[in-house]
Amino acid sequence: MGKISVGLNKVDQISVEKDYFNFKSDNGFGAIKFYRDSVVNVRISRDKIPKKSPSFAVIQKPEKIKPSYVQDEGSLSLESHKIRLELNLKNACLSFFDKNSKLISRDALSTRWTGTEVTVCKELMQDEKFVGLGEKTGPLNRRGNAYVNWNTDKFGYAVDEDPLYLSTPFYIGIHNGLVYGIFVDNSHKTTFNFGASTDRFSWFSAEDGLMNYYFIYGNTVADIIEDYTWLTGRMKLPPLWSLGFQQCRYSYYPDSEIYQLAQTFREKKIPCDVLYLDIHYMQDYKAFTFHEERFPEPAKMIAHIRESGFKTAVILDPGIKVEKGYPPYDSGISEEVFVKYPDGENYTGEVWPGKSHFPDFTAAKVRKWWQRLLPFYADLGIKGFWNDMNEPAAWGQCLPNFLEFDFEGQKTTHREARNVYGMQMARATAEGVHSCNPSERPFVLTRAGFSGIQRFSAVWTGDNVSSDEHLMAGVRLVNSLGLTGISFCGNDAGGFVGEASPELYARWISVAAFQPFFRAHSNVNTRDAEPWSFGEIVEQIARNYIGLRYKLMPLIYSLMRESSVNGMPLCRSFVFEHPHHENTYREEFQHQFFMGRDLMVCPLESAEKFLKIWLPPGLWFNFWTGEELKGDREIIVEAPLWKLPVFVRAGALIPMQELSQHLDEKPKSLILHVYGKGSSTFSFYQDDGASYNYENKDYKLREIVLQENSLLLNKSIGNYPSELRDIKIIFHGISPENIKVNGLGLKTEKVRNRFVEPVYSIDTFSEDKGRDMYEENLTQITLDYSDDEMMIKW
Ligand code: NBV
Repeated sequence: MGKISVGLNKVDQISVEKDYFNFKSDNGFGAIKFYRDSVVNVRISRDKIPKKSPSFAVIQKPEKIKPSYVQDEGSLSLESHKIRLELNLKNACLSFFDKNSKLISRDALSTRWTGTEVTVCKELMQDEKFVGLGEKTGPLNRRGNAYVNWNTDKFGYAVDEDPLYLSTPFYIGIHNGLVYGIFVDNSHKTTFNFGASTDRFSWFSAEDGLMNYYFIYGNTVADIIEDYTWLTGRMKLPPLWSLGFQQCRYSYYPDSEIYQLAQTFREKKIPCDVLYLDIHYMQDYKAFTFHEERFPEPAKMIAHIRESGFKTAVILDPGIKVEKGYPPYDSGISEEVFVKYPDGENYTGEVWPGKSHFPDFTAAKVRKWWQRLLPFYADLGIKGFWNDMNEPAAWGQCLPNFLEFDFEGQKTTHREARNVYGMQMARATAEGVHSCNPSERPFVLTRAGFSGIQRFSAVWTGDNVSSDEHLMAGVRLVNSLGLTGISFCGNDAGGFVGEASPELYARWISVAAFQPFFRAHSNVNTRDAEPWSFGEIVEQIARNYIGLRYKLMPLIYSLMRESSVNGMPLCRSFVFEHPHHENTYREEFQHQFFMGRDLMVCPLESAEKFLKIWLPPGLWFNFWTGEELKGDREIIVEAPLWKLPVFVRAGALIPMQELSQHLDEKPKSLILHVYGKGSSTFSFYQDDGASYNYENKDYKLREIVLQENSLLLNKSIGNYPSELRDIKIIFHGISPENIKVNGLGLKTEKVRNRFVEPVYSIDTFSEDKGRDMYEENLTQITLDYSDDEMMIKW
């Protein structure tokens, strides 16, 4: 290699082989392949392009489409029904256009190599915005910043720190009324620069290997995510209970603490579904053991809390203690499962159990070995598996780059394997847990991951800090993870490092109640941080918002199902609906997000009592009071600690249910909140929440259509026998008087609706808080549950 970078240059050969367009240029080779009309794969290499490029991320085969192509003196032009791509034959630069010849993206320099590092430079378009890249700190719009993908254990990270634990080299570009996506399928350390230190271009590079990227073009951000998750896979439906509230700390022990915790949740009537065992449950921190004194009878404990509706989740780190006679070590040695130095010796790094070896999860045989160990937990009745330290982390945080990995038989080093290690561990865990109980959906939670991790696991954002800026950063992280296909994610509510003030805890729980993965967690040697540990007021606020989360479960579960079908995340910033509106990216509004399409949540710091928000065009209702508000303006809203600003779009359908203490309690009523003065369609989904029977039509799916004077509940599709006994419909913003159901008149009632209870104050001089958070005189009807079509008119 010379000292100076070299780039592709004049194209001197082009060939078409089974829809692969191959070219050769002065300094390298290229191959272009349409995967579908809206997705084109570009591979560029210094050497001949391999026939196949195996991938841990991409699970799709190209669809059979035939792009047309035209070659003239200066260019090769390839065209699908959605994208036209032009290869400039003079310099091997690529340009992408839409069907109207509008320029979407263009190479600013030809692809080039600096040593083994390969870089693609794209012209920075006027006003171009960049969103995505998953678990990255910083603002929604990433323009002007650069990011590195290299899975890293960052205890107590700063809110502008990079990189963190998980890498998804995928971003969405937005300019000139257009949106497109670029996914770089290369697991080496990659860098994405959106105009930091240079405004000449944006660029992305990989430290080594093939430049293998997918260019995606669509009309909307949702289209781009749909294609990206088509390529990299979607979340499978998680068990329903994993959408409930989860309580963790580092660590609850001995077992009496767990008994006590379970009892307190139920006594205090704070809903909760999962209790966690962090590393102290183990004997000397050894995976696949229980500490004999702290947890002498784990099966008994797990069964006991199970009776009151709690699932137990355990932490499971990759490091296996080097200790003869310890079964996972012995079998790991004899089956040769550990990551090796180049001289064949097993790599030893130090983690919780002391000197440890690391299973090479990039090998199928090692995943099988792991699978054989998992009945240890599954047989005890453990349902949740929490993979931590899987960047992988070891004291010193600097694994040698020459460590060797199997990489699905391709043999590679740490440089290429690191970023997929955590994902392959989560995969081994998910597949293993599944094989223990094939009829149950597994629940795995991981810290590290790569593009495609959503197929195996939920994700949490690691060791955040108990501070207001982390509360807000957590909102951006969750929204950003959702933009890269990871719908089921969340952060440690209350913050992990440090101690939350009562106000911060209350605010954090209120916000996190609207995020997909909802867990409170805190570090070792910190104050108690359960919902009742911060005084009576905070306890009531926590009960309110956790309870609201449970009431919202029909909405949440239906949205999770949507995500499993099309990749749409549960939490969506304005970028979904208003990608070209400048307010979307303004610092003051970038945290506002929607749970689904219509419920808008406006997070704010704990000490703030008022918040300026943007109400996008349209008509809105205050979720708590029903107050009607015209959109397309900025307003200041009151936001005392007990009242998180939440708004609903006119025309929304928000399915809810009665309060339960855990999700094995099956609701009897569907409570459908109908917001008038608009229209919409909602797909309401139900199933047993636990098994895979839904794959055999054992579900209920029902389209609900709201129009100006009617509400149509279409006939349910599917065989799942719903537990629901009735359907209550509550109208907001309209007061229909003469309601007919399938032509027959029906009695209406007037009701008062409260989503949360007033917060009782012990101070006799102050009023209860949130007394005004209700709506009165709402029209309600109650129907016997039926799966048949119901046309409701007024
Ligand atoms: O297992 C202990 C912690 C865990 O509680 C936390 O959630 C992880 O992110 N773990 C990191 C290891 C050590 C943290 C200091």
